[in-house]
Amino acid sequence: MIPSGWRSGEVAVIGLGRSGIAAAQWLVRQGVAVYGSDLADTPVLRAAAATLSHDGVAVDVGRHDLDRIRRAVAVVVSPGVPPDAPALKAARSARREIVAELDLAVRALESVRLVVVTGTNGKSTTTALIAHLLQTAGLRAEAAGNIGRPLIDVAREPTLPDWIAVEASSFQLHDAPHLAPAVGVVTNLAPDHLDRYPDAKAYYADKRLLFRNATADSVWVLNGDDDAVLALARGVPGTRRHFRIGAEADAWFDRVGEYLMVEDEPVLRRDELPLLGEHNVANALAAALAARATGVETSSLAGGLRTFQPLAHRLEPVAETDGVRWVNDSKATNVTAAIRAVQAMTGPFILIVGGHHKGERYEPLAQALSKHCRAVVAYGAAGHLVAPALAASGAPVETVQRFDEAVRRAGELATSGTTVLLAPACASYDQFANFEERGARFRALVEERCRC
Ligand code: UMA
Repeated sequence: MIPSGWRSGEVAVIGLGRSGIAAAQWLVRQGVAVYGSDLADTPVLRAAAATLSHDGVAVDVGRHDLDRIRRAVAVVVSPGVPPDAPALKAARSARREIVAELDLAVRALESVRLVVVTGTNGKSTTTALIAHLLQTAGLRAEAAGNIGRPLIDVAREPTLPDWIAVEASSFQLHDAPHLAPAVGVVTNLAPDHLDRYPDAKAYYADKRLLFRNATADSVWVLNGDDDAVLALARGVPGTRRHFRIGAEADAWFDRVGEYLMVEDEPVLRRDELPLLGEHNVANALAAALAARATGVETSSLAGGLRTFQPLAHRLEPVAETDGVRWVNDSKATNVTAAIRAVQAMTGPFILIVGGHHKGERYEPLAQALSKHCRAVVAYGAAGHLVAPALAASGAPVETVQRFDEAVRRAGELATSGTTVLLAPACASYDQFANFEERGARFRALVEERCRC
C-alpha cells in the first residue's frame, strides 16, 4: 500500500485541484504527514486549503516552498502540473520519487481489477460505457480517473468494487509506474496537448506507458482502424482484440446491415445506440470488447448499450428551441474531436469554435466542414487563428470575443431545422476554469433562450 519510507517524513502534494485534494486527504487518513501546495491563489483554492488544514495537511496557496519539497520523502503530482514546473524540477534535483495521484491510487487499490482506457478522444464515453456494461451484467464496477473523479477517491469507499473502469490521460500515465491494467483500451490517437509536449511523438510516448507492466495475461482492446494505435501496441505482451468500423474484426460495425457485431454476433442495431456519430459506435465496440474481457456475456451487452445515457458536454443534445437543436460538445478540445463532431452532423448546422489555442493547426477542421455547415462563429483567444483557417472551407465565418456573444450570434444565424453545435477544437481556459464550466454556460444560455 503505502511505501514504509513515506511514513518517515513528509509527502509533498503538488497542485490542489481535485486530484491533489483527494490524494492529500487520503494520505493524512493513512497517518502520513502531508505538505500540499498550489501555485495559484483563488477563492476556490483558499477554501480547499482551509478544509485541508482542518484535516491536518500543511498547506500553501500562491506558492510552492521548494526547499520543503526538496526535503519531502516523496512527491505526488496532479496531472495538470507540467513536468518542467519548478516544483517538479526541485523534486527531481533532490532525487525525490515523483508519482501521479493515479499511481498512489493503484497501490491503494491492489485488490481491484482495472480496465484502463486511454487514447486521444472518446476516453470518457468509453470508460463510462464500460462501467455501465459491467454494472448491467451484475458486476460491482465504477468509473474514475480523468473522467472527473480522482481514482484515489474510490479507495476511500468502505466497500471496494470488483472492477474500476479508469480513464487515464497521458499526463497521468507519465508518472504511474505501478499501473498494471487487467484490460487496457486505446480508443484512437491524434496529436493533442501540443502546448505541453514538444511534438506528437512525445505525447504518444506517454500513451505507450499504458503497456509498461504488460504480461502474457493482459488483454489489449485496440482500434484496428488506427495505424498509430496498432504501432503503439507493437511488441507488447498479452492478447489483442480489435474493433473496427465497416470491416470485420473482433467487434465491428456492419455499415450495410447497420449492426454492431461482437465476435460474429449481431448485438445491437445502430439506431438503438443512444449516441450521435460513428466515432461513438467505435467507442461502443471498444467498450463491448473490454466488457467481454472481464467476463461479461455477449447476451447482456445489448441491454447495457441500449440504456447508456450520453455524458454531459460530449455531443450532448441540450435542447430544441423554435426548431433549432442545440448540441454541447464542449469536450471537443482538440481538432480531431471537433472533426468527429462535425462529421456526426447529418443536416444543416452552425459551428461555434474557439477558446484557448493549444498549438494545433485548424486546416483539417476546415477540410472536414461539409456542405451542411451554414456558418462558423469563432470566439475567444484562439478566434483570430481559427477564423481564417475555417474561412477556407467556404462557409461564412464571424469572429466575436466573448463566449456568450458567440452563442447569441449562432442563435441569430440558426433557422428552423438547423443544429447549433458547440465543438470548440480548443481548450476553455481563456474564459472558463474547464470545459465543464464552458458546457454548463452553453446549457444555461440555451435554457435562457427557451424561457424567452
Ligand atoms: N499547479 C501548481 N503548480 C504548477 C502548475 C500547476 O500548483 O507548477 C496547480 C494549478 O494551479 C492547479 C493544479 O496544479 O490548481 C492542477 O490541477 P489539475 O489541472 O491537475 O486539476 P484536477 O482538478 O486535479 O484535474 C485533474 C485532471 N486535469 C488535467 O489533467 C488538466 C482532470 O482532467 C481529471 O478529471 C481530474 O484530475 C481527476 O482525475 C481534466 C482534463 O482536462 C478533465 N484532462 C485533460 C484532457 O482530458 O484533455 C488531460
